[in-house]
Amino acid sequence: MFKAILFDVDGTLAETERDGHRVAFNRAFADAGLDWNWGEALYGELLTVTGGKERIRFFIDEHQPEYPAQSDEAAWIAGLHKAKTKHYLELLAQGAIPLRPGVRRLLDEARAQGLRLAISTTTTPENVTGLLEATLGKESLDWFEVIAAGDIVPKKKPAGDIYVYALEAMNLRPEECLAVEDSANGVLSARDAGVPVLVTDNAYTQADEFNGALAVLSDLGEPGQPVAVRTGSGPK
Ligand code: XBP
Ligand code: MG
Repeated sequence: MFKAILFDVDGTLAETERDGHRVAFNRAFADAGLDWNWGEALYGELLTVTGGKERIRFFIDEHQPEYPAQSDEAAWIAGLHKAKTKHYLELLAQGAIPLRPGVRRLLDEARAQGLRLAISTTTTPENVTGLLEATLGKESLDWFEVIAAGDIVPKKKPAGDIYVYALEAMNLRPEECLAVEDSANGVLSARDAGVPVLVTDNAYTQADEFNGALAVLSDLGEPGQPVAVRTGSGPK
């Protein structure tokens, strides 16, 4: 019997990437006078790299080899990323990013049954609180015992560190928890920590490999609306 649900955020609670993070990155690039523009297809490729700062660095290495190196590249990328976070939070506050179907329902039912809740994500902590406040109200921050996010661990997903952090903070064993994820990197991360994982995929992740997932669902389910279910492809 599960005691807790550990939720990923981006792509799982909400479709944050295409109309949220991607747009915010592009606005930060424009602010900085850069002519970089991440279109939807390119962004799908870049999503294989988790973490916004890591994604910018990968883009420079792979797509802008002629871009002049900065004297302190880590600080320069961090500044660019800070501007991106500001734009992303503005988009959230404007209500640009709704929750995915079934998220509110599952949270309500889980809380009613006394299940413990936590967040386990790669994104920046303010982005999590911004999304929760904009979609579920300020009081929803108290629903989650732990918000494990961003640079709190040295290695981001697909490493299991962020799940291990949440498990330790909640004093739970991996098999007492259920992870909910949307991507291959998320499944790898949960499995690395030994946490059973359910997938709700989306347009950016539907071609991902979900080896070892309990099941792959089209969404988390609203009353009267059928959920398409595929089985995970078994442990490998
Ligand atoms: C989400 C991410 C994040 C966001 C950007 O991965 O990869 O990097 O796209 O967030 P997951 P930041 O859903 O697997 O946690 O720019 O704040 O890093
Ligand atoms: Mg995700």
